[in-house]
Amino acid sequence: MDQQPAITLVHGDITQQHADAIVNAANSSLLGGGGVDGAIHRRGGPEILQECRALRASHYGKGLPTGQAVATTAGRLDAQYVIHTVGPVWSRTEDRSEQLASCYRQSLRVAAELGARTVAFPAISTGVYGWPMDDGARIAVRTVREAAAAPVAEVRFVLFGEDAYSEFERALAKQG
Ligand code: AR6
Repeated sequence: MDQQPAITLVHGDITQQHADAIVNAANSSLLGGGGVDGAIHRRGGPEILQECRALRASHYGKGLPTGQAVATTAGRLDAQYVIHTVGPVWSRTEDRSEQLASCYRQSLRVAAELGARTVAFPAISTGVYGWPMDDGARIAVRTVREAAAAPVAEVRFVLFGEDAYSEFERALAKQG
């Protein structure tokens, strides 16, 4: 069986991280937005958007479906790749957990295909898309724990704010 990646937690802004791949909580247009997405495009520069536009013109004419992931250059970020994934919008009436888990799984699959050893993730869907932080943290930790991701050796969750950090700490403590 493949070795599982180590999970680390840090406070802060994901655009300040050094990692082989940085995951973006994008939307299906791939053309930018607020939150992590806005910060990544701002700091990473126009090269990222250029590649996103090319992806829209080729493979993803209708946009990137929820739960999938695709890589571009990281532009000026201190990383080789940005992996864009589209989280589900939180719903009170429909269980979309599998789509959220898929974001982590597919991003790790893309990272592994690219040979990335370190991957930084934000807490996907827990901002504009409204996913409760405790549940978002539980799904993130469980999915990464279950994923066989070699050669990825470190998955780093980069968390904005006290609440996010403590919910991820709790999920890690529970799930080991
Ligand atoms: N570094 C780390 N975490 C951050 C940062 C940052 N620079 N900025 C925000 N967060 P969000 P979503 C946290 O809204 O919920 C965009 O407009 C934030 O506090 O970025 O998946 C896209 O274009 C929250 O905990 O992503 C989509 O339209 C988490 O990152 C939509 O938002 C995710 O918040 C995606 O919504």
